[in-house]
Amino acid sequence: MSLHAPAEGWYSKKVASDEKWWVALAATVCLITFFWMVIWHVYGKQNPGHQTYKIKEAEFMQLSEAFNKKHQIGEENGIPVVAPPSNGDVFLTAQMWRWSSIPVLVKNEWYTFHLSSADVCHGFSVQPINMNFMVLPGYDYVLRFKPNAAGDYKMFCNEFCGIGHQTMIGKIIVVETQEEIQNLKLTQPKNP
Ligand SMILES: [Cu+2]
Repeated sequence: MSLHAPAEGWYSKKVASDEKWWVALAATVCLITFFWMVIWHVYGKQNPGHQTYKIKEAEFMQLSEAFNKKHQIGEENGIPVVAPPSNGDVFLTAQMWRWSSIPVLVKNEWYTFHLSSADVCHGFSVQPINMNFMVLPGYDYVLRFKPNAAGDYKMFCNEFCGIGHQTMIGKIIVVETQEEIQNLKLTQPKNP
């Protein structure tokens, strides 16, 4: 209900020609951006080539733990530092409120990341390059990528996942060459 009733017959009144032009312009912009979205999805270089598979949480955790065991080269604050082979798989589990490992990658080598969550929905945000992906329990999010600049990158969780969400900060180390991995100063894991 409005305060004042519109004038009689307003609906059948003719639309002014300048208003028609605005409507036509708005519709054209909508159509261009709609098709641009489709074109950009195919040709835009920012789109990651990813695949997703269903997997049981426990099964993924097993893969992730086995991966850590096989490739661990050190430890940082209790988190295993792992050096996967180039062109190999990297299993990374997000869990309230930690990432399962600190991967050490070599610049210009390809890696296949498998991301999954052990509990709730998390976000995989690599900074400062600003790559953002969702990490869901029950799904293996496969992401192939090649780091093109050496340095330390932060992995933030960008989906609110509970009281410790803001502390869920991990790390990816990218080194220039394979030989540099041996020279990294790392704490050795305590033998169980
Ligand atoms: Cu979170």
